Amino acid sequence: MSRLIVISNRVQAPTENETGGAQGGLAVALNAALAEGEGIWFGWSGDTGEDNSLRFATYGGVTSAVMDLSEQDVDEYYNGYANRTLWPLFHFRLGLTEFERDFAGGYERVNRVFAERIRPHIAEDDLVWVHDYHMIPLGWLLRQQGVTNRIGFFLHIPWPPTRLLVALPDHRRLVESMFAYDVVGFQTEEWLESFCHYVTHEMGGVLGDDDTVTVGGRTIRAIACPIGIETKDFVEMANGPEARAAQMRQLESAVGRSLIVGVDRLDYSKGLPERFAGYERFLQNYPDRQALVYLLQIAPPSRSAVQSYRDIRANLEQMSGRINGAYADTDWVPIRYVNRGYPRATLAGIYRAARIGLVTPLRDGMNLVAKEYVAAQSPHDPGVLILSRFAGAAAQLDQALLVNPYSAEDVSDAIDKALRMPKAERIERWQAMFDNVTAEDVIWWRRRFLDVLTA
Ligand code: ADQ
Repeated sequence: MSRLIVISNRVQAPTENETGGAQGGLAVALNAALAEGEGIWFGWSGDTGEDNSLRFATYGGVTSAVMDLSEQDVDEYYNGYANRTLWPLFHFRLGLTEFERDFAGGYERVNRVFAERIRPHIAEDDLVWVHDYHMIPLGWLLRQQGVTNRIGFFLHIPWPPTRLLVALPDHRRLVESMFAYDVVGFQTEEWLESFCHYVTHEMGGVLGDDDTVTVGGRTIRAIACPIGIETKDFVEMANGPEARAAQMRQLESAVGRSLIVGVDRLDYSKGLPERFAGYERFLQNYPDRQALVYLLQIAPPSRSAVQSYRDIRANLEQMSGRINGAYADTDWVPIRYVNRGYPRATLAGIYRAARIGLVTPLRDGMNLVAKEYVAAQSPHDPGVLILSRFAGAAAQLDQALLVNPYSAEDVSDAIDKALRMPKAERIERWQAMFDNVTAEDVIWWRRRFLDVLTA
């Protein structure tokens, strides 16, 4: 069996003082594959330093290899091109996208260093799997280093429409570099279609049978392969003691009110101000139901070196303060807004306590919170998922109440409908979604991608 080499910006291999239960789905799936075949997971350590040699560690049968980046590298590659150029552009936010030549230079430089460092550790039969927008040109740079192995690439975020992508200086160079891969994977058919549109309209590419795309003399496979969660483990966790305790704690503090929950990294793509506005509209439109609900929004800060992330944080603090000031009573605050991370088992319990899961990104590659919410529900009395039609997950979870997150009215109406939904309908919708989350879990995703890569 060939080894698997995983390369991503950050490594999520197990560490000395972490149990498997602390990990998210992606880490669980990839670590399982890595452990089967003695693979290696490469990436940035998350630290800054001038020495970028690789440091190896092995725990739980998985080897990780990480390197530090210089401050300049972090500024230009990570905070710059990845998170101030590609992230906003690929989430359709042209107005937030910053184009700096230094960012583009730093991005390619860091990818080149990764390629050079990793190259000596790739053996003849290894399968190489590169992840996400931080590393788009890595396969091409590995080819320049003489790597002839099968290399796949998976994009976790949306692929933007051609009309937006062409705003990126050197867009063609970036997409051309993707033809160094053997397989490129996207979360949904929609993102795949956008990629194919670019390739056919901007590069004279030709689509063939069997998901092939040809440009010039080079043919690759481009597939839609939606990522899932570690459903079986998550269901078990939601039924376990830690989750039960978290669920009870919520239910006790709710004193009979219905919990509406949102869980998101603090990121403008997640539509949090719009969500608060939709919830506020509900409070306005349905005054008699005001004191029957509360919104718990959990949003751990991320990427705080980037100004647009500091702005969204300030905006949300201001909004939640204003809404609470306007509507709170002596024994009720409409929004509990919490900026910290929780263990996965605690999250599972909170999801289970929630009558409504409110997942309303303005644009999202997939959105795993929606799937976790479904997996955590009680089959006998499940809550209702309200899901943005602009999340990749909406293609699979079409039995959710799908909303336009930009419309406060739409969100408000969906909250009302969810609160009134009869149990039989809740169970029917939940069952359909649960079947999908079970069948297309993260192990299914990994197998499907690697099957295509090895085919
Ligand atoms: P993200 O944008 O990070 O991922 P998402 O898919 O929702 O978004 O995953 C977030 C994960 O973080 C979930 O597993 C969630 O439970 C966890 N999380 C969020 N808040 C937390 C908190 N306070 N405490 C603990 N855990 C928390 C990117 C893309 C997505 C895509 C994934 C996977 O943007 O579209 O679904 O990758 O491909």
